[in-house]
Amino acid sequence: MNARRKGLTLLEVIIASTILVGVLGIAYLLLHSSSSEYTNQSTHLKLDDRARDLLADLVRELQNAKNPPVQASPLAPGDPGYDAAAPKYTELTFSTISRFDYASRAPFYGNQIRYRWLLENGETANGKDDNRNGFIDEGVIEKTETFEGKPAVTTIVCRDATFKGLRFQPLNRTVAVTIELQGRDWRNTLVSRKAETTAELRN
Ligand SMILES: [Ca+2]
Ligand SMILES: [Ca+2]
Repeated sequence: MNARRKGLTLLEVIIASTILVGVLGIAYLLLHSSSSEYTNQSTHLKLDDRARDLLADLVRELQNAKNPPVQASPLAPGDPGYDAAAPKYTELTFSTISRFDYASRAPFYGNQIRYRWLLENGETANGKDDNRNGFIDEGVIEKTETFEGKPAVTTIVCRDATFKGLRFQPLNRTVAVTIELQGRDWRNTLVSRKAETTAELRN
């Protein structure tokens, strides 16, 4: 009678270890890949959220604005997005209702709001990262609000806008608005996200 085998041979241990290492390696890669994808999607979602929040504020204000708004800083030939047939602007000023005027029985447009895109401090439009923050020719979106002649209040409502970060395209009683923001994903790669909408001026 053959002696019953006990334990494992060295060869079997080596094969089993190799398979185990392989399985663990694949599991790690899958986990790392899905985690990286999640972080990547998270960067996109955050940029989308910020752009949409800003667009929602703008649409709400424009819906109460007096038509027509005043656009300024038109894109010039050579600027990204320039279209001679459909002029676009990086600055828009409009009046909004501050109160109801009982004497004239009409809304009183006492507020004035201006949105505009500006280069970030230390940046010039030259295709280089002059202020060394990782973004090239980035801009800010600035809002200036004047309430019935009181001193104007200016705030930066958004940073990390791209060079194409804010576009207004007024047409009849509507204004199409585009906002483009940028950020860094898990690989530290520059990504940008664009959101756009059209606001209807009701007044
Ligand atoms: Ca920069
Ligand atoms: Ca620059």
